[in-house]
Parts: sequence; C-alpha cells; structure tokens
Amino acid sequence: MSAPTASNSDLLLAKDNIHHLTYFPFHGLAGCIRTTLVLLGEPFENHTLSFGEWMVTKATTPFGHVPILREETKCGKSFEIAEISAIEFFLANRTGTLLGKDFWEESQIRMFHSSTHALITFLIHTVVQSPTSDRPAFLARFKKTNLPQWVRSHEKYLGANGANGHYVGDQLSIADIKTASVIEHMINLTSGEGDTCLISEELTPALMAVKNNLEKNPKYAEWRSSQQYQEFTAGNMGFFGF
Ligand SMILES: N[C@@H](CCC(=O)N[C@@H](CS)C(=O)NCC(=O)O)C(=O)O
Repeated sequence: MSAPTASNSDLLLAKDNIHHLTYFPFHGLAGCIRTTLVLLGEPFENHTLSFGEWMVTKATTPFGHVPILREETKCGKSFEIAEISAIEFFLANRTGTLLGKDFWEESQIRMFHSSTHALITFLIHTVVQSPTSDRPAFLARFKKTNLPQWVRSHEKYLGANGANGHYVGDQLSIADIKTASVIEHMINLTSGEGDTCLISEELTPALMAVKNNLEKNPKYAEWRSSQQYQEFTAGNMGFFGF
C-alpha cells in the first residue's frame, strides 16, 4: 500500500514554506501584503524588479502584473498566486486570526478591505496610467471627492466600533492592515502646499487609531524602521510623489 500523498492544500499550509514576493522597489500596492508577511513571522523574501527586468518578466506572469506570491514548499513544489486581494486573503487565511471570528465578521472585514483596496488601486492606476498632463486635475478631483468620501465613511464605522483601532470587534484583521498600509500615503498626498488636511489625530482619531495600534506591534515596528522599508518609502515618494 502506498503512503498517502499530501494534497496541494496540505503543502500550501505547511508552516515551513518560504514565501517569495515579487514586486517593484516601492510600497505601491504591496504594502498590505508585505506587512501581513511580516506579521505572519514565517520565512519570506522580497524580490524587487527594476523596470528593465519587469519588461522581460511581464509576459511570464499570469495576468501581466505584479505582485506575485510564490510559495516554495519543502518538497520542492512551488505554487504561484497573483492578484493583490487573492494574495492578501491567502495570507490572512494562513494566520488563522485576521478574518474575524465567524462568517459575519469575515464578511464585514471583506467589505472594509474592499473599500480601501478600491481607493488605493484607483489612485495608483490613474496616476500611473494617465498622461502626465492630466495628473494634476485627476489628483485634485481625488483629493476633493474620492478621498474625503472614504475618510468620512471609514471614520464613521471605526468610531461606531469604539475607535479601538479595529473595524470589527477587538481583533486585528486584514481590513485594519489594509487601511494602516494606505493612511501614510494619503497623509503624504494631502500635506503639500495648498492642500486641505483630511487625516489627523484631531480630525480622524478613529482612523489614526488603526495606524497607531498596528505601530505598537513589535514586528511591524521593526519592519517600519528597517532599511528596506525606508528604501520602499523613498521609492514611493520618487515614483508616485506620496
Ligand atoms: N489586478 C492586479 C493589478 C496589479 C497592478 O496594478 N500592478 C502594477 C504595479 S502596482 C503592475 O503590474 N504594473 C506593471 C504593468 O502593468 O506592466 C492585481 O490586483 O494584482
């Protein structure tokens, strides 16, 4: 009788897998994924591509985009996952703690996560894809309409949950990590001359509590003070300006 073979799910859930994340050398849309990898505490490697390297790699990726997560298992089999949300929920599932305590909590967490994901992807895609001459008008509209709407509604829901730094209950979730990973960029985006400040301790204490709460996590604090994190921040400022 042959020994039972491990299913793909068993292989994927093994704790000693190595997570390989491929993206560009800035935070961009990968902040939440990188933070979740850091919090997981399992071995992972950040692989960064220059734009030259990307041009030759693009055609080999599932949808022509990064980030890509490759799971390297101890038996030598690798699995590749593309698409930001899919990667974030894959990692959140692995932690066993970032998707709430029941189906309703998970559904709410997915709702808040989706709203923030839509905000940041809309911003990044439009900034990158619109002609340089159109960007000032786009950014002005984003600051006047999209961002204030997101700030208002998220501050309201976070306040209704007690402004405890969490969207749902009193437990860290992937929605909290997603928001913490974009707040800094939104603050940078609205801190220029002539900008209206939208996010601050005074104006949005509940939103700031999400950021402050995560920053108390020792693994996250160590990641934020690392040289690689600072380089990704410099990359973001250089490429996007926020
Ligand atoms: N739908 C994709 C979008 C990801 C995306 O926009 N990636 C950008 C970097 S932020 C990219 O790959 N840009 C290079 C290109 O499209 O050639 C996802 O959710 O992962």
